[in-house]
Amino acid sequence: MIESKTQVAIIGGGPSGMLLSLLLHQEGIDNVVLERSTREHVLSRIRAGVLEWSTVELLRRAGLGTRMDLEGHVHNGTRVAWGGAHTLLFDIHTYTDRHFMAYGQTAITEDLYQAHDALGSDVQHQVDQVELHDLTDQPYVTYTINGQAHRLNCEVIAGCDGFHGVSRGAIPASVQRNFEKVYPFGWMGVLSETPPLDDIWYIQHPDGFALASQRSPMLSRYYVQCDLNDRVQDWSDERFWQTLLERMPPELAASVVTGPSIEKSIAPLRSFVTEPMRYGQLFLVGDAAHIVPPTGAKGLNLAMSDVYYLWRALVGRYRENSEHLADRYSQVALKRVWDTTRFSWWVTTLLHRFPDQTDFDMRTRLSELQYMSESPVAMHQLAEQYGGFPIEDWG
Ligand code: FAS
Ligand code: PHB
Repeated sequence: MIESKTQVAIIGGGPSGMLLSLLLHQEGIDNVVLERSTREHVLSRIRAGVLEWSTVELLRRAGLGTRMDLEGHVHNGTRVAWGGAHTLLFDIHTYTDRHFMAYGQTAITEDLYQAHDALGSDVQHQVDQVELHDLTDQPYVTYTINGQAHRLNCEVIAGCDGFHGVSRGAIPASVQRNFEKVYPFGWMGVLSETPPLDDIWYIQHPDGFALASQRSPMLSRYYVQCDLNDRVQDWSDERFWQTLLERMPPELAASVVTGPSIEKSIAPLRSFVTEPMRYGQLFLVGDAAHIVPPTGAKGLNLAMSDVYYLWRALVGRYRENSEHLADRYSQVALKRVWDTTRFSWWVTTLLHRFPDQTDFDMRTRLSELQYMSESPVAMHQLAEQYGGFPIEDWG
């Protein structure tokens, strides 16, 4: 058994773990990242694409703004096509004076790994059999790499290991409460080397939801709602493009440049929250603690606000000798988690076709979209939520 020690053990080398690690390094707080996959596998993931402005500002604060500001696309709002012929603008900037940015999670993860290369950080890949121990007293993590056993003694464990990680399960069932809603459909996503539409478009259609997004001037990201039991092999490029264009208003469909897919995947949709987000010296961050349906473009952004809170809490502990923020971490993070979870559930319900929906359900959704397109008050509420709920300022 190879024994070592650090101040903060970070489980998971995705965006949450790698950004938290970078921010802690910048504060002189020692940490080690333990990642199950290879670096190549982590960097191959195609996920989120829309950043709230608070996420943009946090990434800039961490020194990750250069490529993002060069390649990212700043938007004042996003567009919705509904009822076959109507469109409306989620006018974020007019109502909240904020923007949002289209910049892919894959690029963010690349930027994070490059920043860690420059720092010479301790990011360990292909770790296996990770187990968390003694969370309420002298925490430590055991794991193996290539069959070699390791023990990492630490003072804090940050569970940044996503929905399928081990950290959440280390919290005793007696203190844990889980809340879940699984949606009866998925998203079939395609990446294509084609010029994207100028705006991000959400499409509500009787046959199902669709979404047009972007990654760069020659890289487009599209999604169509698909059945829960669909497999990627059920979706030829031809079927995908035909489905997408049929769900769009004709004049919008005419401006889509189709092309061969370079990546295809189906994402299931669920809402999930676990409480509390802290147990002893274990702090859960990002998808390890919560999952939202991607309709509201919130998953990655919610992970980033968790990272902000835990970063500030650990600066409070190690630099200011104060436990005040660490003691409030779970309560404050969960407030934003539930606000965002509710919004993501609401917008998913509004824009998708449910297998068991009635004509009454469809009519009430169209009425709500009509009301939003006519009411500045409704639009202000929508803009405030899509633009991102406030992050309590911890300095
Ligand atoms: P992640 O899951 O990204 O990272 C967790 C890391 O921990 C992974 O690298 C994993 O390998 C590692 N890990 C797991 N178990 C471990 C263990 N036992 N030991 C060590 N390491 C371990 N969000 C949006 O806003 N928009 C989207 O369109 C969108 N699409 C998505 C599509 C898919 C298929 C998925 C799964 C998520 C999507 N999300 C989207 C949400 C996504 O972007 C997450 O919110 C984001 O990846 C959260 O980052 P992390 O919390 O770091 O979790
Ligand atoms: C994306 O670009 O992948 C994206 C954009 C908006 C969403 C979800 C995903 O709501």
